[in-house]
Amino acid sequence: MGLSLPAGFTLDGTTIHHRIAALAAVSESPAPVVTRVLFSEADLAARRLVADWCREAGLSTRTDAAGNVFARWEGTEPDRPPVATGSHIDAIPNAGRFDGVVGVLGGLAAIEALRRAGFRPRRSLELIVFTAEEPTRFGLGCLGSRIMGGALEPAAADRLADGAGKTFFEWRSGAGCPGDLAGVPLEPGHYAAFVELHIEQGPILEREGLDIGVVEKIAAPAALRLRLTGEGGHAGAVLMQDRHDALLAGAEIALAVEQAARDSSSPDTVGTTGVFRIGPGAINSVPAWAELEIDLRDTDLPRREAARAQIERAVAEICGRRGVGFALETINADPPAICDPGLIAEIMSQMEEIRRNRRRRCSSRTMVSRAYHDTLFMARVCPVTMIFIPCRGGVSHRPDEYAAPEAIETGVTVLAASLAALASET
Ligand code: HGY
Ligand code: MN
Ligand code: MN
Repeated sequence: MGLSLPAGFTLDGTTIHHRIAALAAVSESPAPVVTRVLFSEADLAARRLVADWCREAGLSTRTDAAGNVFARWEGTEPDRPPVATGSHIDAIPNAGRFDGVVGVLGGLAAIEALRRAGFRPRRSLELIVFTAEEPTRFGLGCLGSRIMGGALEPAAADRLADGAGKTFFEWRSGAGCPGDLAGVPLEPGHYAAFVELHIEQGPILEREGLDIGVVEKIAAPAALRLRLTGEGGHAGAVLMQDRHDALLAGAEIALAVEQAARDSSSPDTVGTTGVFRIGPGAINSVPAWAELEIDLRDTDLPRREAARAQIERAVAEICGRRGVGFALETINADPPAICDPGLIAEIMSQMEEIRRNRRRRCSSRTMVSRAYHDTLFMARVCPVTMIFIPCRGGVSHRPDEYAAPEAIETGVTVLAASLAALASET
């Protein structure tokens, strides 16, 4: 198939960058920090803003009971499985403005540019804004796409509770999504394909001077929640040999998480203790309890599981030696996603055509995604892949996260050509 971009295709880069800036201002934190936790006031305001932009672009919008937003461009053959793109706009505390947003606003810009150029999709095109890709509210990532992909039972999803005990059902009802979650899971084949545009959140593309990464595999994420119960007591009165200090048990365990990842035969094994709470939190009180949330990933499932088993053994040994009680909960332990070789080839072919037409350089490579994404769960619904663009220094999940306008526009151009090709298929 030749270049699927219509002859009159042009990108409105100014609007893309203006919208990224406008969305970044919708945050629970002062600029330049972006924080948008599921169903917070900022998240709800951001959802309204993006849905308005989609409707202004002529797309019809709907929201499912989990809060996933779908913006649709009806094709000439609307009964065929649509082609979808999209990402997330929720953001962890102290985040940047590009993670997820590039895929949502870039997907919208790609659709708008195709419409302006007179393209008519045979298959409908849908832009999806997924609920809670970030794990912040409930400790579980990809909540919306996980339910859509059938990886999380609706009833179990509704029982998820935040630190204050407020459930997903209560949160989504308060956010105007009271419907039955049973309507959220999608049948395999509901979409013909799903392609997500995203910043790489790693240094490879920038280091190699490349414009585009096409993702072959998405690493397998696991998350553990560990509650430690010590004895606490008076910091002056309890002698060292009599202590059961929950914080120190947790500290040893956090180091054991690091060790389990380092002991792996591969640099693809990564372990992080990203949450470490203690109590009662007084300088003159021996920590009585601790709560750790542990993120463990690998591109290889058996290797990740071996690291997880090593961590579980370390928890038992450390807590036994220190006389600290523990409760270890697996929040999720997902397999990796393998992206579709046919989709990857199609995107590579579109980039070849874009280069040939001298529209953009589009130097590229295939690669692994070490971050997880909604694509991980959309892989259970249809063939998927991702289009990565470089981000400065590979930095992400920090306010200084940055993707250059030219990089974003190249990514959007490649996405538009890919969507046009896929939506034209019979
Ligand atoms: O943690 C991740 O990989 C994603 O950015 N939520
Ligand atoms: Mn993220
Ligand atoms: Mn993301």
